[in-house]
Amino acid sequence: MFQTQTSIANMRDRAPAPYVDRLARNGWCIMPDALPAQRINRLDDDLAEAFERAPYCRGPFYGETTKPLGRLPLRFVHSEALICHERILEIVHHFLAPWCDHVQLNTTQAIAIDPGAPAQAPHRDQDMCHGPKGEMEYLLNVIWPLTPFNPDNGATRLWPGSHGSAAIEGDAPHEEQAVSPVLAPGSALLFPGSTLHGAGANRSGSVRRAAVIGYSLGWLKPYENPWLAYPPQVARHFSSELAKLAGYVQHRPNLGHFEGQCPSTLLTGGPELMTGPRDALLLEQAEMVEAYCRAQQVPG
Ligand SMILES: O=C(O)CCC(=O)C(=O)O
Ligand SMILES: [Fe+2]
Repeated sequence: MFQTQTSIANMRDRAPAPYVDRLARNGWCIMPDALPAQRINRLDDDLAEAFERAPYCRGPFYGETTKPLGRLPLRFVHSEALICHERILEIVHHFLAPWCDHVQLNTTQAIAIDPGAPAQAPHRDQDMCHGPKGEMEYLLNVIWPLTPFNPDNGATRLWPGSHGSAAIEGDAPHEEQAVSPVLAPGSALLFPGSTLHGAGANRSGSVRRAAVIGYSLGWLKPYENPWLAYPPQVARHFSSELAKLAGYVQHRPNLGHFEGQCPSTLLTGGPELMTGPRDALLLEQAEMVEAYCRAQQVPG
């Protein structure tokens, strides 16, 4: 049902070189015309009412002039086109697959920033991961502008070259070194969890809106709890690719199981259909266990 290791390796190999190079060199890249603008406009229209009703955030990270909304697949039936965008997933796999068995969704969000909002504090999203920094990437984010982005209306700011091993130097960010790419709906902005960034100040008269689709290593605790956001009765209607990204898969060895089984079983049947616990091991783990068992056998 789900992708195999070989198909993940193939996806990594297919990652389009120009984007991979720019991401590795600068710490961000833009994919123009990633999707037709009309499709993004439809998403923006579908979210309008939810944004209208949504409360402002409390606390300093998003700020009290910002409305973040989670669970995009429930709010916009076509959000799978963004989440499972083939070229983007190839790039995500290229950057994250070296450190995991498969990648997962870290978050799906839409963020509206009101006129008058101050700039968000520059941050690295990887700072929520308590592990070594500078040696590996934990996350890759994709920001889809739902309204045109420009430096005056709250466009995401990025600090070029602040990623990878530069992320451990810890210098205070220089405001003048930030860039605010001009983006049109339909384009996508990609950056890894190590890149310093933040939403810009909205000095315009209109709301800035964006969708943020974040991916992470499959063994990491995700930003948005996927099994609460998308319980089985909801995820049952997802494509197998989206369900897998939303946590309905075991990360080998045996991580994220349900009663010893792959949680995807809950989408196709139910606990009563389960045949009992079953190991999900990586090849080298299976070989190590087998070798141990062989060595324990009494000769003759
Ligand atoms: O809205 C933006 O431009 C950036 C948001 C962000 O950095 C975050 O939510 O971590
Ligand atoms: Fe961020």
